[in-house]
Amino acid sequence: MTKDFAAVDLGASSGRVMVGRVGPSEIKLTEAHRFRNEPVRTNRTLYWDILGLYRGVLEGLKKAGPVESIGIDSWAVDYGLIDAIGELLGNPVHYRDARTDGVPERVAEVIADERLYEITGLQKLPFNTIYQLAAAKKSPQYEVARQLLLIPDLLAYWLTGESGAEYTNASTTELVDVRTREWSSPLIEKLGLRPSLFPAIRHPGSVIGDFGGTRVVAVGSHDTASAVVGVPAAGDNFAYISCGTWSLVGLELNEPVLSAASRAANFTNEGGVDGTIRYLRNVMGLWPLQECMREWGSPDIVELLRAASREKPFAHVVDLDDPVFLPPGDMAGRLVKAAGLPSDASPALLTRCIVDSLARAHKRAIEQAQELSGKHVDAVHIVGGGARNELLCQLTADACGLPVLAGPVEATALGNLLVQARAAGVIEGDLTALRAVLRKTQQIVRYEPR
Ligand code: LFR
Repeated sequence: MTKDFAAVDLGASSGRVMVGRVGPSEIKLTEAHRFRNEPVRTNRTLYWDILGLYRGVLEGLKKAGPVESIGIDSWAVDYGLIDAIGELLGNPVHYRDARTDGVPERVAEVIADERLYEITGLQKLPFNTIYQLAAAKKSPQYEVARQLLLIPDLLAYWLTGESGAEYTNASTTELVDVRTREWSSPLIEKLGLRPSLFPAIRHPGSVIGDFGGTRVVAVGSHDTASAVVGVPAAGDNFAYISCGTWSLVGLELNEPVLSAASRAANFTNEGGVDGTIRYLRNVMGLWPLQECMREWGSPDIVELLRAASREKPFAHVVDLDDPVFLPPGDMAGRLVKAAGLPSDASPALLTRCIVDSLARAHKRAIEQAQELSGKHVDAVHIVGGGARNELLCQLTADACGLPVLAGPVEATALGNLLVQARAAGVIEGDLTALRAVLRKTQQIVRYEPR
């Protein structure tokens, strides 16, 4: 038996509605609609164009035609505030906005970083929801807000009228207790926030509501949670890199790692589908390259990588974890400075610098994840757009000294669809069973370490 499902997947630069025909040994994926996601900067703030995105979702669902259910995922941490009559208060702010500059330091005076890690298990990223709210809590919008909805939950609310907080994404806010998997009211209160803002947590596979006669189903609504479902691993001893705008590098665990060493290495324990822990670190990913390409007028990526592969290897490596690379704009300038290169360094040279640096950062994160968790891996899966980048895949295999299995590029949409298909009874079993369907149906390219 096969059925059709729609996956709404919003990424940092585009949104898509994918239709998947899914059965126990079949997945046929088609892109119903793709639309640009262009953040808007006003004189003060960098915003998401949330209504433009919602329009894209509606158009996409229309083009998708009749489906069994709809699942929505997007990037994490960002949210919209809803007022007493159910209207959105202002536009959601982009996590790369500067409003959180200096805020983590202020929050650390209210609650120590060590304590925060004990409760939430989350890596300290300046844009985590906790810091965005600390920056926003004196605003008029915050004062009148009745509910906070994360981006996929906001879109689901507009489709169905039902509100809630999907667990995997809620886990990225740094306001959820890693042990109870519920909002931490003591923490929320300590920060001077209102617990009543946070809607009940729901889990992947549960039904959210109805959109014109079609069920909307909760999936791993954090895109990375869906991407990890979409890793076509056979056994248990694998690392993954969900590689796109970010590289999310880590392991799937059953229990969080909350040691001091883990906190010091800034590893996160995000909630995964089926109660798993996504033990990983955010590595800057392909964002620096995407930003450079935007500045260079979008040259052909295949040509650029070919030219980069002819540059001298590992001659210029920068620390991509440096927050200096977080905001948009003048990326090439920041790279040139960090790498000590002349200001007229060629795109090929800068691309090589980014890819070499990324491969090194992948290696570091994979080694640390194993050390800190005590779990050993014998292969690295790269999923997402980065799986297409042959140079990066090979250099990652070389740096890690492990085989890299690249693909599927569409892991996030596939993870979204598989969770829906299981909820509909089309396929059965645990994550291993879902991944077996991927191994049967998806093309995977193997890179041996040199
Ligand atoms: C990837 C991602 C990361 C999250 C970042 C910001 O798309 O969801 O997992 O840390 O975006 O939300």
